[in-house]
Amino acid sequence: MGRLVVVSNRVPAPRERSQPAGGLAVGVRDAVRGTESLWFGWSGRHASQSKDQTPKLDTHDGCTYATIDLTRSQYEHFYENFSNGLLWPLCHYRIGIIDYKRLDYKIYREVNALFADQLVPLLRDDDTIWIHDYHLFPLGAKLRRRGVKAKIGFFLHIPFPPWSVTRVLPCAEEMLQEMAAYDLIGVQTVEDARNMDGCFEANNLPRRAAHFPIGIDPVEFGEQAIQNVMAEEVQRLQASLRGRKLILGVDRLDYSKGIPERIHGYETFLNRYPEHKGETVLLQITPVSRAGVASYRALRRELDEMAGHINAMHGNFDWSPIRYLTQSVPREVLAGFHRIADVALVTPLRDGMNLVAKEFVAAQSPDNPGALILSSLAGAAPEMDEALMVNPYDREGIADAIHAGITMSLEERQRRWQALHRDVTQNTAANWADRFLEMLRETERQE
Ligand code: GDG
Repeated sequence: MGRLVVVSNRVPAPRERSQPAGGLAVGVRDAVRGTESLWFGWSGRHASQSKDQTPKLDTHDGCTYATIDLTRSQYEHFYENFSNGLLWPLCHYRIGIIDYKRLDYKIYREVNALFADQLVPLLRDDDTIWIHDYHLFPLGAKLRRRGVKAKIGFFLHIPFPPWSVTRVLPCAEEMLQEMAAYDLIGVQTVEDARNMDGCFEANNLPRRAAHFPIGIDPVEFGEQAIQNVMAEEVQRLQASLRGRKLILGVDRLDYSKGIPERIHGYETFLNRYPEHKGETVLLQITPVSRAGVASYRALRRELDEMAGHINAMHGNFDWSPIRYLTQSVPREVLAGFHRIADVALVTPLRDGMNLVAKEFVAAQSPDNPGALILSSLAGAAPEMDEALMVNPYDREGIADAIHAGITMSLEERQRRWQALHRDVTQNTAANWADRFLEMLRETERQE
């Protein structure tokens, strides 16, 4: 069998390669580990001039990492504006905030062509190529135009909306035509596959999509949680709670994650269930992301204000109902925080999957598991139906679910957790990658 060639916008930095965070990096690491493979993408650095964009190669654990630098202009138009300022909101059904500019699209396509130009010389005939995420929709077509005959698969980590939403994009038809160059397109859910195939059909293109819900490495995360329960930070958090219930939220600072909606839900809980006042702390960990995009800066200001407002309105001199952090917490400490949490509050307005929900389940103690509150609009919802399901737009519903979570009997928590844990253990990051690659290798190309 030939090599696996992975392409993603970002390639893990050398120090993240043995223990990467996040689903893409973990799943792909398991797929490339120990086999001869190549992982190509952006280094995360800026090139001073466009001529300085040849890949730098280094090998770790059998995998060759090939990374290129992007110029500041490419970063702005390709990454910030077109990928994160347009495709991200569109795919999360937020057409009200999209900002289309022809120049951004032009540079988005140019960067995809640059990836293709720099990747082709590194390819062999018997490679299998696996491209990831919305930054690289046109890459398969660019590779085909340069004569690449290998199997090329694509996986989309975020949702894909139906044609009635997608057609808002002025370049939607061209993008779909280019996406038809892939032999197989993996998406997270049945709904996403149906939407994407519907877009192909509306444009007289062959169907390409199948769903492959991504997982985590539950054993590794569960062990980190056990090992870190006695870590200094986790013990300090535990002591600071003084017996109060810990409700945990962990999300990149992103409007798709429903953080303001969650905080409104928590405030509604405080008003609706005054008998529990002073008994809970919501710890919201929200590392800042994409600070170069205006809608993310606006969200940050909104959250700062909301957290301050709730503490001022509901807190007391010895109790703050909400603790809100915008710095990232080390992964192993996060695992320990999950283990001691009584409730996880996961309320995205839309999410491809949502790995935080799965990490919370993996980190729980079977003897005393916490309760998971999950948005029915997360890609994880169909698999995790033993969670307390909420609609994130319904703040009374979130309030009631928090109440149910903190008062739930041990028997019910265990029953729900056992079902959730079974699913998280069966569908791991490693077998997600295996299933996708097996289907890709079996797929016969349809024109
Ligand atoms: C995209 C899709 C899909 C968060 N805060 C900290 C931290 N995290 C880690 C979490 C988790 C990861 O980041 C976030 O994963 P999600 O799945 O929740 O969300 P996205 O980043 O939006 O990922 C998503 C995913 O791709 C995979 O296909 O599930 O739907 O949007 O692992 O734990 N990690 C550390 N400190 C933090 O403060 N160390």
